[in-house]
Amino acid sequence: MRTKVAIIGAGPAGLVLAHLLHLEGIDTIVLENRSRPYIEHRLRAGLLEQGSADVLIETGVGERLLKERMLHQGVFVKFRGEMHRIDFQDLVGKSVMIYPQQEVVKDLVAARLGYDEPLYFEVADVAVSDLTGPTPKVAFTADGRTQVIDCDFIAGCDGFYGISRPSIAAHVRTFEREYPFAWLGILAEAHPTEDELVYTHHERGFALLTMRTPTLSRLYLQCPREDDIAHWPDDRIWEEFRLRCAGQGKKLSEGPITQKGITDMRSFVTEPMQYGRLFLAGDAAHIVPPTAAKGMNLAIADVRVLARAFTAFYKSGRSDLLESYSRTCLRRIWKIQRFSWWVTQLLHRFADDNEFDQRRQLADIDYVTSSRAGRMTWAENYVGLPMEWE
Ligand code: RFL
Ligand code: PHB
Repeated sequence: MRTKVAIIGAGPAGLVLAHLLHLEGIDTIVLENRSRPYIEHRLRAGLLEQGSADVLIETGVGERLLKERMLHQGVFVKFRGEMHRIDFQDLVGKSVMIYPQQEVVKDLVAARLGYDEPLYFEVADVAVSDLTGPTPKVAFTADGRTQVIDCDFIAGCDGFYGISRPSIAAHVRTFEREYPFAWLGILAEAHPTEDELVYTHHERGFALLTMRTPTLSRLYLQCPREDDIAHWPDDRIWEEFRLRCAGQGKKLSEGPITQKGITDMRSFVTEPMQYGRLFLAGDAAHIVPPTAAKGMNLAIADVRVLARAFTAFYKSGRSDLLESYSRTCLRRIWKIQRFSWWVTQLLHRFADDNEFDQRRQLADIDYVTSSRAGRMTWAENYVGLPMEWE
């Protein structure tokens, strides 16, 4: 088998990259180790920046997004039981939207299969080799048969637990921070409590009210890192939300819980995001804690930079944009890491907090919500920092 760019992973990063390269006439093969139903139903991100949505709309895969998205012109930050609104339209003239990640994935898979380019599901034993030579290789097994792709480049879009980053571990540095807590997330058949997201600081811990559709709520609770979902029967979950969300605002909307799970939180960056002819993008290269809703947006931003670099290579023989790919992405990624860390430490309870830290944290939230400059900082980062092209 032979292609220009072999793409490992059919998450948002791999699928958007495949789509952008298709539009430039650059052929690709996409390899995914899960099944199509699995990736189309995996419950993940919900919030898209306008810039990420624009990529989908402008490249012809935004039709359903335009119909089904829920536009948000601000968010609420709740602390001491008081609701404070950060108005994105007023502060920075932009919006964000809820359009679930699995819907983005469905739209992109349908597009890919529609133009009949190779996308293999349920592959196994994916391995990369010859990364520093002119023709790197990707081996994989499908239907019990081992095959090898000869290509010009490999895009490692296989997420945090994929094989791409470990394959180049000896040649990159990683920077990591773990948090002493996790998020318990639920999906509930209940209309959203408010029209916009509510980020809540409470002495019992952080809570977030978000949504998927006008009749489906998504809610998150800070819980201990080693917690087990078996300790959280539905009644206990709702009781905890009621306690943390008490105060101003509408009464908590409740309903049957249809899914629940616990996710660890970490900050993680790989530098550089490249070795030889293997380029990392999205969660394969970096992880942010979910508090600022940046993971999928970062994945889309990376592959915009990468698609542009591949296009310059194939259309004008230029390799400078491929050489600067990692540097271009990392400059923006570190700012988004900073913001994701900042909102996380702003709103969560740390077990080892002393009373000074607790009062300082409340003053910090008070400042952010009561000062226009404070709200502006939140808004500018939350709606999405501008792309930085080199
Ligand atoms: P993905 O989505 O993990 O896709 C990687 C794909 O690669 C496949 N794969 C392999 N394929 C072939 N061979 C192998 N050896 C492979 N190993 C893995 C996987 O099956 C998968 O299909 O990474 P990508 O494309 O970089 O996209 C990143 C996003 O998925 C992620 O950052 C977001 O979900 C993070 N995130 C959020 N991001 C946002 O922008 N907004 C949000 O509101 C938001 N909320 C969240 C989130 C993540 C969460 N969890 C579950 C971690 C909320 C939560 C709770
Ligand atoms: C979500 O809708 O899943 C979501 C929204 C905002 C966040 C994190 C998750 O900060």
